[in-house]
Amino acid sequence: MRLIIAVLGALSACGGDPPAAAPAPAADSGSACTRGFATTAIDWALPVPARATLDNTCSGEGDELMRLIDMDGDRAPELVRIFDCDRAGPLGDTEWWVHKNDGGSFSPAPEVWVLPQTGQDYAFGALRDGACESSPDILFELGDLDGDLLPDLVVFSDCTLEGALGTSEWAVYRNTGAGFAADPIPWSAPAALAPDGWRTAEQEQCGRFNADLFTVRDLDGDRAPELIRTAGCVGEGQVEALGRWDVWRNTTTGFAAEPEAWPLPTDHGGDGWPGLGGNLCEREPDHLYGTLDLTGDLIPDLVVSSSCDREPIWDERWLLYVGTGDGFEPAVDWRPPPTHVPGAWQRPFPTECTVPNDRKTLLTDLTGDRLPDLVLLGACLGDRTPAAWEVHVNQGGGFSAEPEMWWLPDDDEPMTWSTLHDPRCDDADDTLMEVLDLDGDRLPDLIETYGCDPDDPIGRDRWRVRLGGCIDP
Ligand SMILES: [Ca+2]
Ligand SMILES: [Ca+2]
Ligand SMILES: [Ca+2]
Ligand SMILES: [Ca+2]
Repeated sequence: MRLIIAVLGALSACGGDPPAAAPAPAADSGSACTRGFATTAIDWALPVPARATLDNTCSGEGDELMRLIDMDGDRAPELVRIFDCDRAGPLGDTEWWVHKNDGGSFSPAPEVWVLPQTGQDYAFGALRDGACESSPDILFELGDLDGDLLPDLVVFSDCTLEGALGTSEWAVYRNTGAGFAADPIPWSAPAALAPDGWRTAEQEQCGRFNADLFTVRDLDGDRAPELIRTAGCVGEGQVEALGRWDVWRNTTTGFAAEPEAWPLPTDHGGDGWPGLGGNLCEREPDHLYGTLDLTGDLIPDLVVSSSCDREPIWDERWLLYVGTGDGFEPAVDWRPPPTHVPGAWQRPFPTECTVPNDRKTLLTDLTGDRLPDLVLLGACLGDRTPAAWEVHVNQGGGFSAEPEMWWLPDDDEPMTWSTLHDPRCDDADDTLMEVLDLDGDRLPDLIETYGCDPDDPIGRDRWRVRLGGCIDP
């Protein structure tokens, strides 16, 4: 998982309050109200035209890159202006401009966040840089490395490999809640794990550069991500399962000097646990699993949803290895709810549609209690727009047997609501949308961010938002 994903994970099960906070009982009960997206949309005023909130790129004169990121730790994302595509001023060179989120709009005037100076023009004119292309150059990513919920600028390398930075250290410019520190924390990172130098916080494939597979993720519930070697590499594309993970704990000022051998289950390993999981069935034997907090204590668990053989048993039985902060407990059964869609619950981790008549499902918290719910989003490659999402609420020991129906706005476009964001205009009637928590109450909201008709005000001076929550009259 990339650092930036952890920052933007408004739908992530791992976001939210400090560890001591208990799940909110009102959101837990399921009977207090009918939940969903409000049937009436409200206008959310924009200080500047903002076309979309994800994956925007420079496409014309006067463009800016901007993203929704919670910069001050209150869970409500700010509108952050990162780069002036014309490179005509300080934006993206020495400054970011942050329009604060007050829960109902963005501030008309931005806060100026002064960027650290690295000797390179426009060094932080993006949210990450993963390739050494110029001299000088830096490799960096925005993400919360010290666990205070404030995303930091994490520089992995200065591309020279001549000093500690990029070999045995990262440079972390802490987010103070109102800007970035001018001077970095020298963040110890094990040189042995990146023999050709550090470039990234995540190596997903063998052969991209000379290193084993690694990632960062908090494994012990203090929100500060550990550095984890999940598998070895014995050649390009050739993964070697280790039978353990090697975990360098996060001390909030660096990674521990020595790794701990993190024991992994051996009773249902497929060919091992070579990463944090996902919807892959590439090897034989294999299994589908995820590393996520299913139990609501902030400590990620291992969840096996299928053995890749499409046996229907996995619609009725998952395996849950509860995380302890030092490893995983023996498996217990975790029952997904009954479903009228055969095979629906075998692939609940984020995925792209690959086969016709597949169903897009998702494990994510829709009710605001940090417990991921099991959501049937709709048909993958069909021609039907679902009228509702079917949400099986995580009640702490299992999912509700009956789904809550999250009714969706009428739309004649097929597929519109089968995804959490629509980034592309197909015709003038189209409207780009996102689902994420915009007002910071943990409940995801449905946002229309851009009308594809040039005369549409949406995306020019306002967004249209259907807030998530109780929709009882
Ligand atoms: Ca905020
Ligand atoms: Ca931080
Ligand atoms: Ca940790
Ligand atoms: Ca919300």
